[in-house]
Amino acid sequence: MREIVSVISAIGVYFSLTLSSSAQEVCTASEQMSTSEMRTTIVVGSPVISSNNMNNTVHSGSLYNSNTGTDSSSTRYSIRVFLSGPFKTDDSELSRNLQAHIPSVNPYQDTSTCLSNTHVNGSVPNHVVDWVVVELRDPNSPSLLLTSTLGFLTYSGSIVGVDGSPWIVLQKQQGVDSAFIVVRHRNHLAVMSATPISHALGEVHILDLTDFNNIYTDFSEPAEYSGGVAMMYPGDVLRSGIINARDRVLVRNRSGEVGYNDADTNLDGLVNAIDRIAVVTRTFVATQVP
Ligand SMILES: [Ca+2]
Repeated sequence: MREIVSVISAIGVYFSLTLSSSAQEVCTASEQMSTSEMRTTIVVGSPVISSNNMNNTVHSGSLYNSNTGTDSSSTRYSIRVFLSGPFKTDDSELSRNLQAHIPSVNPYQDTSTCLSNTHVNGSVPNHVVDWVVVELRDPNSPSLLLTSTLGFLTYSGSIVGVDGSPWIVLQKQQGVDSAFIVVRHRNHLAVMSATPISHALGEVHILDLTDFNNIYTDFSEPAEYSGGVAMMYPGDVLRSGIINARDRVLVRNRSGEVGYNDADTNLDGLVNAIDRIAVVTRTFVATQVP
């Protein structure tokens, strides 16, 4: 609870979101959502702001669900995870060297298009390390995606809402009591909760993926383990689920590039030999997420 309070304090203000009417694809694997349905966006904790034209429609409030939803259909999660690339062993925090380059628009354009145009108005807050994707997976068949949303990973490892809320909000899946949670990052290998996490409404569900025991595995190390904490593997630059020569070639070809770049595995704003070595030393490591 102490951590949640500190996150609220660090944020200070809430941020606005925009969801474009161009979104045509489904946000969930289990239900089709028409464009007209997507236009009805509920901002929990504040008056509903909606528009027939979602282009440039700004939503603000304490909670935001990127899928359609209401107060009674949103489930909250407080999730913690570390990325090995920007992890600093001296203070066990994540580096914010990339902060000035983090885009205000969702960088995961390959995710469902209902998320693709999500952005913050103004710059990304300075406690943020990068954008991440959080997914809900079927408890009986964890390869099945139920719903997903975007979040900001902070330097302490906490994932907060891109609207400034201190937790992640996922659309309540009817008939689902618990579900696996997956965290994705654009150049690290995804991780999943070891067991299904409660999907009940009301309370905020806690998941600490910096604890190695809380990460799912089927046959090999699902994350790096160092200094008593677990961290997502860096180097899956092409997001194929395995770190291999194709990632290595891409990092080499982008050597010297500055700014926000998938080849920048340690998130310091520069692609160089450090990033290349990070990939080379983890060649053939694959995600354990089904
Ligand atoms: Ca780098």
